[in-house]
Amino acid sequence: MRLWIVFLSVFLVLLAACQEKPSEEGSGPLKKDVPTTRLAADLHTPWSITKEGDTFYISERSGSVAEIKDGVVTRKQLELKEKLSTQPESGFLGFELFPDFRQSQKAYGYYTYDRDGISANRVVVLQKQQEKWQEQETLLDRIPSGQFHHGGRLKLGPDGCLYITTGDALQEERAQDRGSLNGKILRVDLAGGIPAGNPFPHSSIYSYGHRNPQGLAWDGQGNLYSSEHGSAAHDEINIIQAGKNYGWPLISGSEQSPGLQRPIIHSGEETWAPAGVAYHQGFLYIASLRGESVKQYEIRTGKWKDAVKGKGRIRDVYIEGNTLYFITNNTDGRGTPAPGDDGLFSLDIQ
Ligand SMILES: [Ca+2]
Repeated sequence: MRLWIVFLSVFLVLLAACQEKPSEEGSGPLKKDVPTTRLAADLHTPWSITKEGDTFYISERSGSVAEIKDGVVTRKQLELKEKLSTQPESGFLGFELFPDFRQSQKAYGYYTYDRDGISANRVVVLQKQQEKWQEQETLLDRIPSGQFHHGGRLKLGPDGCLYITTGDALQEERAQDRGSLNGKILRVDLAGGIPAGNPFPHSSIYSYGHRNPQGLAWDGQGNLYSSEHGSAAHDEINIIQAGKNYGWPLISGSEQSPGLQRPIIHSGEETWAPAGVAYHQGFLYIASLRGESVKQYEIRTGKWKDAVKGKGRIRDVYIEGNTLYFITNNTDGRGTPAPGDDGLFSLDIQ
């Protein structure tokens, strides 16, 4: 009898332990209670965070823009000239407001489309209207797309140019081919032309040898950082310089070879699946999908830890002042959605 009581007690203690911290298992250094605030719920696979004044404009992969003000979500559909792809990982991805958005009500968008059985990505200008966002012009077209690896991040750089990440479309040799737009970081002017300072003549290619980069951020000195999905772990953060070759598929992780750039940090045998990146006071904040966290990476020391954990998959981060905003991605077909997913959250990082 006494033995049964001992067994029962041990069982109950183990059960309680499991229920206390199910999401922290196997993770790195953590804050115990993450003081996050949910600003909006029920977003549809949100992909990019942009903000103007008090209003967020968030792209949703199935073809809409969620406009969020004071916790209220207003959704406007896209009216596109091509058929939006519904392949896994694809659809309406990158989104960046024009510098004069307040006046022009225009934005840049990156989307995957299907035509005649072939998928491709394009970068377009979208005009906000009363009830919808309408595609107006094409900046860049026919970026080949495969089943996976679409890239898709758009960011305006401090130099006034638009930067675009593209994936290798599962054709890894294209990342090394400067005649292909796959596996690249591209740089164009605001009308889609080739700006002065691009490293290769008549080419929008800024850097190459990438697998599936999905994050771009600049520090206060204008250095450009990019996150990149590795193959079977070995996810990377790179400092991007004009004309440089980042090695895919020739090297990955800690491997090296003359003329190929190595990452400043990689995930080793772990998988982070890093997406959006933002910079704040010497730190990079990196949205991690499979890693189900926001990684905080200190550039000077190379140390990193989880700044956010326990919210599931995270697709993008955005920083304004001392506030970090992030969107979850538990409705993207690879997560376990909880009530209210997906959400927009904020966190004080002062
Ligand atoms: Ca690399």
